[in-house]
Amino acid sequence: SVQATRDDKFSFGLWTVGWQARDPFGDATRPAIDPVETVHKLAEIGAYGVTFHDDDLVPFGADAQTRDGIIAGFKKALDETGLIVPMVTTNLFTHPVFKDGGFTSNDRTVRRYALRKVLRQMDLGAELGAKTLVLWGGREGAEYDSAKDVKAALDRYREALNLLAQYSEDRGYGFRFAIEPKPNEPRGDILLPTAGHAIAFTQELERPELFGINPEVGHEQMSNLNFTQGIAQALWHGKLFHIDLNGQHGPKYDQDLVFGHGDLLNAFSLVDLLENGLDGGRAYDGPRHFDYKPSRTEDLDGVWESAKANIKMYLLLKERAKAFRADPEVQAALAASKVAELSTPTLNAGETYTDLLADRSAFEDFDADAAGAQGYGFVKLNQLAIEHLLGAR
Ligand code: GLT
Ligand code: MN
Ligand code: MN
Ligand code: MN
Repeated sequence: SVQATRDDKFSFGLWTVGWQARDPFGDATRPAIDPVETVHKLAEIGAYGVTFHDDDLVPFGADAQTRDGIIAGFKKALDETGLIVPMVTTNLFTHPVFKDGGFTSNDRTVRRYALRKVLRQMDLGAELGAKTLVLWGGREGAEYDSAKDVKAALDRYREALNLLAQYSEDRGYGFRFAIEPKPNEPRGDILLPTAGHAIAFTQELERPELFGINPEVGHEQMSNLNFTQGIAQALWHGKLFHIDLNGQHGPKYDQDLVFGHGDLLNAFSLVDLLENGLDGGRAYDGPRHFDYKPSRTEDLDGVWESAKANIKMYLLLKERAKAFRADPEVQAALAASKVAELSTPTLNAGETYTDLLADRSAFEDFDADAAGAQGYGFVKLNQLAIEHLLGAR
């Protein structure tokens, strides 16, 4: 059904629906929305969670009394609606102090300030029950190769993340950390630009098991990468800690469209993977987090229409993917394409290379021409997928 339930685990950032649509060329087109109102609206449309940067909830530089008041009001809204806070993150990009980055600014005092800002948000996140801390380093990067010592920057990045993990463990917060890659924008080139770079980086940390990634559909597609394949690899590494769903039309500026409003075919294969990728069950059980921006053309009604559209797109794709998997013709096409055969190990149990060398059928008697002449039937399979996606079957 296309009615969301809490079990669907849909979540939204305060900064998504709350975006006032200021862009590099134009002013805001919408008023700010009170986070308390957002919580109530999100609960109404079927979300189970809300996420936020420190500064989304409490304006940067607010005094202690203001901060306490805002947090109390937010907690009350959470209680009233039953919404949870599965994830929090820290804004290390808006204030000019971060123009050369947070953890990797050339200025050491800025790096120390950035760490303090994150620790403070971890305290609040833990208090609200958040399990995941997202780290989007949008300002960690450079426009000019001569201006950034990338090896030193990665040393400082590692130093920062090791400290955050230590703090989380010492305080008993139990956070899992999810690095969010992006190739560029706002920096000319951002460090840890793709899922692959970020996964490799986690292996260099003191507690690699606490670190995974938060890939965003559009961010990988900005690099012309196949998002579903990237997610499959992240799952294979055990590194898919969180996910940002939205839409993007190929390599251009970060569009942050509604999920499925960009590359729809890839969105279909993504939902199929997330929902049916583990022997027909969920391959990823965490929040389905929408990180989109309601287009600048929309008024407040349009904001909530677009929020609902994300949920509806996900549920429609989930329904279509289930129908695809259940169709006997699809099952026959999958078999004809030998898709499941890839799960059979290439060697027999206990077989060694000596045995392989002795197996004449593998080489001397193998008919490479016959094997090369076979058709795999992938186009037929893909056609069936698209027919299901279109609701034509
Ligand atoms: C910012 C960015 C997003 C990140 C957010 C988390 S901040 O809006 O564009 O992709 O997920 O810090
Ligand atoms: Mn984005
Ligand atoms: Mn964004
Ligand atoms: Mn994101």
